[in-house]
Amino acid sequence: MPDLDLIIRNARVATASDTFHCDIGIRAGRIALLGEGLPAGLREIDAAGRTVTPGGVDAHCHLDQPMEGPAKMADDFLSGTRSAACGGTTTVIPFAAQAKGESLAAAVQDYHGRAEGKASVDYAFHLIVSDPTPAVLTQELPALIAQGYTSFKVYMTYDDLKLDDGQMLDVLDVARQHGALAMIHAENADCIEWLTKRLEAAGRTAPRWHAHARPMLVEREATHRAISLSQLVDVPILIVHVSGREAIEQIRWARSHGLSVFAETCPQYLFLTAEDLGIDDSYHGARCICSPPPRDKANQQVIWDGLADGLFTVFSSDHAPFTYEGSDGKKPGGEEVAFRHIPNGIPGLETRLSLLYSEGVLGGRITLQKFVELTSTNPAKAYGLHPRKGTIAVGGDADLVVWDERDFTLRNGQLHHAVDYTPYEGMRLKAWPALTLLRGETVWDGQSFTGKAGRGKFLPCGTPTLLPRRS
Ligand code: DUC
Ligand code: ZN
Ligand code: ZN
Repeated sequence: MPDLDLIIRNARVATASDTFHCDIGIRAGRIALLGEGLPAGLREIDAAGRTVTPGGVDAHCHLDQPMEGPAKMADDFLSGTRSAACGGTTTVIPFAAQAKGESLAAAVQDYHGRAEGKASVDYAFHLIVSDPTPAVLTQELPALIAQGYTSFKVYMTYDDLKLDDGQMLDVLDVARQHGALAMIHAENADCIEWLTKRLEAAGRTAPRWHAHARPMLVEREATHRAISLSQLVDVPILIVHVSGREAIEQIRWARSHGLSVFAETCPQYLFLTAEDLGIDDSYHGARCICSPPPRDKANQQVIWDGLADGLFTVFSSDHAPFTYEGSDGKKPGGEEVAFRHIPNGIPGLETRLSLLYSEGVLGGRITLQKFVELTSTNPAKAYGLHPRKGTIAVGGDADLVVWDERDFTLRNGQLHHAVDYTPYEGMRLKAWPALTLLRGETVWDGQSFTGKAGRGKFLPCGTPTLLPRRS
C-alpha cells in the first residue's frame, strides 16, 4: 500500500453523529484511513487537543452575481473563495442567476466563466429561475438538473426576480418530476411595495426604515403560501434565510402535517437586530441591510431554539457582498440613497463557522454534532454532494478544519473578503480555524491564505439525499 501523503495525528474528530479520537490518514486528496497509531505518512500534523470538523459547506452565498448597475458585488470567485477558505469553508454553492428574457443555460455558462481559474475551494451552482418560459420548464431546467444543477432558488419578491403563484407552481412541478430541490425566498412583494411607498411618502427613507418595509408578517404570509404551493404540487421545499418566530411557526405547522419543508437560517438572524440598521436617520445602518431584515432579541432566541431542536436543516451565510464606501456598493453612485435603492446583502462567508462555533458550541447552545450537521453534513446532503463532502469518512474528500479555541476580538482587517466592513466588527469570539485543508492541501494555515486560484473544482450535484428516495 503506498504511503499516506498526510496524517493528522491525535485528532478529536467531530461528525454529525459522533466525536472520537483518532489519526486521519490522507492519500490523493481523500481520507484513506481513520484509526489509532497509523504508520508514518510523508507529512504529519499533530492535532492533539484540537477538534477537527469537516470543511464547511456554505450552501447559500452570492459571488460575482451580475447586478443592475451601479451595484456590483465586491467579491468575485477569487476573493470570495479565498475568504471562504480562511474561515474554514471548503465548498461554496453560489447562484447562476437567470435574468428575465435570458436563457438559463446561458446564465450557467456565463457563471462557469466567472469561476474558472479563480476558485480556490470547490464549488457547485444553484440556479435562480426568474423567467419560467415553456422552453425553460420543459427543456432547459430538466436538462440542467440532469447535468448536476439539482437545486434552484425562486423569489417571491424583488421586481427583477419574482415569480407569481402560477409560475411558482410550474417550477415546483419541474422539481417534483426531476427530483430537484426548490429553495424559496419567502417575502410578499406587494405588501413590501405598499409599505415602502407609504414610508417614502412620509419621508422615511433612512436605512432603518428598510426593516419597517419588510416586517415579519410579510415573511410569515409568503412562507405559508410557499408551503401551500408545495403541498399542492406534493414536492419538498427549502425555505431560505428564515428570520424569526412567525415564519418558524408556519414551518412547524407544515411539519406537524407531515409536509417535507426544510429550513435554512443565517448568522444575521442570531447576531444582528433591526437596531443595527439604525436607531436614528444615520446612514451607517446601510451596512446591515439585508432581506429579510434582522428582527429583535426575542426572535434571535427563537432561531437558536430552532437550530438546537432540528427545525433548521441548514446554516448558511447568505453572503451578498457590497462595500460601504464604494460607489458600486451601499452608496450607489457615491450617494446616500433611500433604503429602496440600497443593495441588499451583507458579507458573512468567512465568519459563518466561527460565529456558530463560538456562540453555539462553546456558548453551550448547540452540540458539536449539531454544528457539523448544520454547517457541513446537511448542506452536502440537501444538494447531492454527500458523502464526498460534508463528513469525515473513508473515501470522502479530505476537507478538514482544525480548530483553535481562543478568545479574540473580530476585526474586518483580519478577514480576506473584498468588503470594507464586517457587520460583526468588535465581537468577542472564541474560536477560529487553525488550519483548513481542501482535498488534503492546506488552504489556510492559521496565519495566511495558502490556497491557489483555480485549484477549486466544479462539483456536479447529485440527487438530494435528505429524504428517502421516492419510488
Ligand atoms: N437577500 C437576498 O435575498 N439575497 C441576497 C442578499 C439579501 O439580503
Ligand atoms: Zn433570498
Ligand atoms: Zn441570498
